Amino acid sequence: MTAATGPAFPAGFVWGAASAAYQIEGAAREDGRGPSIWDTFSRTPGRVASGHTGDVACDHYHRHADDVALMRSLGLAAYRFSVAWPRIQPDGSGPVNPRGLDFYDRLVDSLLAAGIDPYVTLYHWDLPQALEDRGGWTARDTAYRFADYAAAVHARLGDRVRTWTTLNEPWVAAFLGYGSGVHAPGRTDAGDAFRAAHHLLLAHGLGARALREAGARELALTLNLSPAVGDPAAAERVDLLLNRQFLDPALCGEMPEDLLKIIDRHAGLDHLRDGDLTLIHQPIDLLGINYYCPQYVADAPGTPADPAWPGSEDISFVHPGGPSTAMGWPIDPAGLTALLTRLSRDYPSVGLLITENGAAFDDDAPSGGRVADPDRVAYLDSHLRAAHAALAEGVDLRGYLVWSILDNFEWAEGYHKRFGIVHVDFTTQRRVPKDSALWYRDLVTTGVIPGVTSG
Ligand code: PNW
Repeated sequence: MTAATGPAFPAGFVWGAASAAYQIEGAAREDGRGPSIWDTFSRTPGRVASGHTGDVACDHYHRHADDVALMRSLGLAAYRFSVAWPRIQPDGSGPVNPRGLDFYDRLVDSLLAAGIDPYVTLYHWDLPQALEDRGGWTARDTAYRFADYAAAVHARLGDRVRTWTTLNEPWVAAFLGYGSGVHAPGRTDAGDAFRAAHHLLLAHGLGARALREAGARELALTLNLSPAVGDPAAAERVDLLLNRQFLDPALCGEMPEDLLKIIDRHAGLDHLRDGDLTLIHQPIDLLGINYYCPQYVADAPGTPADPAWPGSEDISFVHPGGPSTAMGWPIDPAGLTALLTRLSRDYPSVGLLITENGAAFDDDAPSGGRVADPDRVAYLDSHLRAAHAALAEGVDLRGYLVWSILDNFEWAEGYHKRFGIVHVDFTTQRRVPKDSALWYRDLVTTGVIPGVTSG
């Protein structure tokens, strides 16, 4: 066996892992938690593969102490998790439920005791059902309710949590939730999807302002971002819909003219009010980047828009061939370098943090206490080399959080798709670190990508 030494990351580079409340917590009816749109959606037959729900998930709500110990054993410096809004405000507004806050209080304390920095995301898609019943993200009021909720969580955890992320992936929440209907709440109206996108941006702005006024030290927004690759006109339009729809308002206070025309065609412009761009454009410290793969597109006259992509008429989404993950997503680490250098050039005001990157593969069950997942190790290795290449070009990349710490509820795919670096047996709840977790432990403890072993 020979092990060559790989690229080294700078001191202070943040290494960690990520999760989200509905995907891991379970305890869906405990301690006063109200229902969310994901409870309703997953309990509706036909919505999620095999009828899976997040009712139990990884039972993290009861096992968080063991899970934190596991993270500590892997040497993680940071853990990104989300707070379940319906635990804090079971009806989406009004008085807070102290038992819901108690859980996150315990979690934060155990992370800090383990030397792990908590990175809180306030919204990772589990909208209280009561707010959906009043229009959900198509209603402007939901953005104001979000700011109240953000302030309530900060009031309890702000003395110990430094980094606050308002939203995770508003594109997915709006366009899969209200456009294609593949995610909760399962609505399918292009106009509603654009209205939801705007109100999510407004929620980010109002939430960021409330958090800053309450003294939050570091503010972030996490987006799913992908380079759009292919015929130039098609690529430019998909870049507008996916990336610039969120980046330009949040980081520049602008909405591209060509995008406004698309929005007007589908949703009208009545939901956009004077002053909204100013509210959305709050100073923030970090842009969280969730990167899985590029979007490959081609000119295809006559093609109707994909329901998740209103405005994408005459464009086809194509697979470039070559290797894919179990999600069918192409593996393209160079896309990450291209994305990071582009963001650094076009949006220089903000630090960059990779808040998700990782892959689902069809792992074997543990055998002899071990899970060999060489595909995941190769995926992580290549993407970290790609991130390092961007650092070498001067990009202000602050850290990397792998998706995900545990196998978990992968939304519409249920438990069939495993993204964890730790295997979870969903019958026994036993956790077994995969080879990728042990590889990652070596990386985070040395700051050097372990050499490719051969022989
Ligand atoms: C992200 N897409 O979801 C989420 O933040 C995670 O909760 C999720 O588990 C992870 O990525 C893996 O899927 C996405 O269709 C879901 O483009 C769908 C898309 C992108 C991201």
